[in-house]
Amino acid sequence: MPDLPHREPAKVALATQPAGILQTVMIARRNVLGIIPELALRQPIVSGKTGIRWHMVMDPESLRRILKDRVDDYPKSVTTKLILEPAIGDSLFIAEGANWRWQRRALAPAFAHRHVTALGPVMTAAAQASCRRLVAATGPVDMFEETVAATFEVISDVTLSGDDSFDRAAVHHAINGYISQTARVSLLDVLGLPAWLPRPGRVFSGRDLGRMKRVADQAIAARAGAAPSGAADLLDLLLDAADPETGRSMSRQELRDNLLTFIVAGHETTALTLAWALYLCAFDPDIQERAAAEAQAALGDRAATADDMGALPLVTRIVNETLRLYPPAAFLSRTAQAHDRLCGREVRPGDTVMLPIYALHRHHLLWDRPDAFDPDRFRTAPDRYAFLPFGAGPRICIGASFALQEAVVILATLLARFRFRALPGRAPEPRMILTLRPHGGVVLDVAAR
Ligand code: MNH
Repeated sequence: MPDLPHREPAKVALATQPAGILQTVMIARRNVLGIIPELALRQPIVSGKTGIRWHMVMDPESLRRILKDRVDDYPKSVTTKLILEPAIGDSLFIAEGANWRWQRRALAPAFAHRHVTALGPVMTAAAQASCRRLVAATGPVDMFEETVAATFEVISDVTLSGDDSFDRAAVHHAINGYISQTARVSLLDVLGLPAWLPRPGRVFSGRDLGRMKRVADQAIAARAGAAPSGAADLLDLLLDAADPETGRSMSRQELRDNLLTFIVAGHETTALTLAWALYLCAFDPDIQERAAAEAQAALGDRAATADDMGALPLVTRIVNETLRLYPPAAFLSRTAQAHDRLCGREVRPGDTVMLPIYALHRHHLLWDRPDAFDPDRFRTAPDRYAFLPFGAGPRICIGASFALQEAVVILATLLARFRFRALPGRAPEPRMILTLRPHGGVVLDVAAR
């Protein structure tokens, strides 16, 4: 097949020359991914010294070493913990060592396949509600706002349902406030900048935090005393969680911290996946038509359910290709604890080891036409450590299958019912502030099919 020049979906302008500390901070303030050098798309590792020693690792074998084989030598960076702890405590996302291990054992069953499948109806209902909102909409729609509404509905239904004393909009507002606060401080962490740089970290909006915690406490208290009703949701499973080895269960504080972790880690990431997927479908109408045909054939007039997953291979590949091009967690970071060698490079204790997933997913040695939108590339499985939207090893995202099921159910339902068209001059700019967001929104023309 001739290699035709190809229009490419939106990408980040990477760094073309080295920058000092202050300039790096300025760039990162706007877009954390802007500090990745273009070289990172062709080299297995890039190292430097910006106040501290750092390495960006794009080599799959080394990533396996960091995330799996030597995971204890590469814990999440210390500042991640300092920043997130006021909000989500020493929860699963943050804890290390024995305190992490028992929580992971206790919570793993809640995310087991059968439980995720059982939560399907909540996802189907959210997809239907999203369709109703889109039918009522007039004019272009910011699909990122729409998908945030849909995924927030899912996560709040499975964690806070049964307690109608809380104001959903207020919680949503508080969480968004919290996320934007966290976003501003996290770039210092991502850069692993030296401790003498002033950290605005302790300026959390106390009101938002307090509100979030109160809502979580209320939901737990209301459910803990209630008789079981219907299928177990995530809150029931959380309340039941116990370490299979020791029988230990969670204190009220640990319950609340993990509940908030699920809400914070679980809704915006999935909304981003959906919004970027719709952007890509609008970008490539041929693929959108194929996916819509697949979804209509599988669903007819109804919304998708968890049982439809097997009949939606193209929609599933579109979700994977979206997670490759726009991974919501586009940049992970670790602090080395031990001497090591990565790609022949010396790593010392204290070095910041960055995992620029964005660059890994567009690496020229690992992917064919790395910047092109081509869901069919996922007909064959990629190298395990070349595709890391959910991380890997013991700290892999516990909610990955929850998120994938939710994304496929909602995307298939939307594509079957609506046609999404790009508007000239409205392409979003990928900007990472804590997560990889579409700056400018994913504003699309939406028409019923
Ligand atoms: Mn999630 C860890 C990405 C959806 C709860 N998540 C991670 C990590 C990545 C990630 C990457 C590993 C971070 C690291 O190693 O530094 N998560 C995602 C993406 C989506 C997502 C891209 C959606 C798409 N995550 C979800 C959902 C939930 C969730 C949904 C819960 C309902 N994630 C977690 C938790 C962890 C995690 C909890 C920490 C797991 C651990 O450390 O054991």
